[in-house]
Amino acid sequence: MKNEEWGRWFCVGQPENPTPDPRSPKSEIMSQQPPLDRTHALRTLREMLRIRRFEEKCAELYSAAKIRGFLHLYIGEEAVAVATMDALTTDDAIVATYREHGHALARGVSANAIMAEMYGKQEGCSRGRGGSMHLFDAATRFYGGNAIVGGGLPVAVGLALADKLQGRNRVTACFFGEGAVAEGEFHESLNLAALWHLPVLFCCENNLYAMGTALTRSESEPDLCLKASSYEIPAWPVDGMDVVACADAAHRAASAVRAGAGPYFLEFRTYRFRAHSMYDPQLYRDKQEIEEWKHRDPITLFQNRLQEQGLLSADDLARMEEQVTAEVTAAVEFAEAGAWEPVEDLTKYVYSERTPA
Ligand SMILES: Cc1ncc(C[n+]2csc(CCOP(=O)(O)OP(=O)(O)O)c2C)c(N)n1
Ligand SMILES: [Mg+2]
Repeated sequence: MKNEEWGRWFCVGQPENPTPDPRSPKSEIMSQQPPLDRTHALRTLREMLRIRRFEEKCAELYSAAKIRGFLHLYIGEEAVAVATMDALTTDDAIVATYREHGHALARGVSANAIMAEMYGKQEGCSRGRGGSMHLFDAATRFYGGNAIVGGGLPVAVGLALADKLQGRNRVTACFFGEGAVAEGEFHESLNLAALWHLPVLFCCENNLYAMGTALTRSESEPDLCLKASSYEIPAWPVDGMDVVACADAAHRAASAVRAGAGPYFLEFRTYRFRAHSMYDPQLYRDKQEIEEWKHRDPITLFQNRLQEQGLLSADDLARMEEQVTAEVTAAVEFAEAGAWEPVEDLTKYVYSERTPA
């Protein structure tokens, strides 16, 4: 995304437009900018920091070959998961992609269980069989972790359909990258969710690139809200680098879905600061572009805002960093001390059906 197009992205906080039309794809959602509650604000900042520090440690462990396989970091996008989880109840369900460490942490899956999963240890949340891309935790209704682009969308629609049929007042939040809009599953899922009026909160994390392909190189219509609107789904773009804007949008959309309004679509405009995965020379974007986006680092932005409002002191921040470091260190120790699954269990949980001769 070139600089001249940036203006479109920083779309939140326009007080002259207090009631955006949620059905208009071109309307820009506005942050109410309510006075922040200190406890809530500090919790939000801590959650973003937990994800950042946890993943920085993962990158280090990957280089040390402690973590293997694929590793997709969420660094830069933390505001989206943290704010959206804030709008959900423990009864709601979450479906995410392979870039899901942040979502799992923010949802309440323990750092120990996630790190052990990264290591492939049996204490991991998927018993060490899934790794980074397949975190799963039924207790927190965290239904993955999906390696297939767009693969989570029909799963989310199915979960929401079950809730609707059984009369349960729950929301299913489905996270996916903008790359998923090129998949048939995206269109089938949005169509059925709208047709059957299902309680799905579609959360598109538009970080502008699907691996090395920029959105504008793969989509004839790059306005993603317009695509969702064509299925009669209310769709709002959100500044994904502003955690307050994200929370505002997520709360409003989740409440509407919970109240029976059918599916909603939020397009979080965000950016990943790191490579797509650990094997990516990033030849498709300029270093300068990354640096410019880093000026809008969601953690720094929120930190500055809290400091300006007198809600965060240097001591608070130091204490927070200390707690987060202790949690990450403990998670690494837990994973290191974990056990490999015994070879005899290799075929456990493997289901196959023999066709009669
Ligand atoms: C069906 C399918 N096609 C291709 C891939 C290979 N692939 C892995 S990640 C990715 C890019 C997806 O980009 P996006 O949806 O924008 O998510 P992001 O990585 O940016 O978070 C692709 C094409 C895959 N995993 N699944
Ligand atoms: Mg993307």
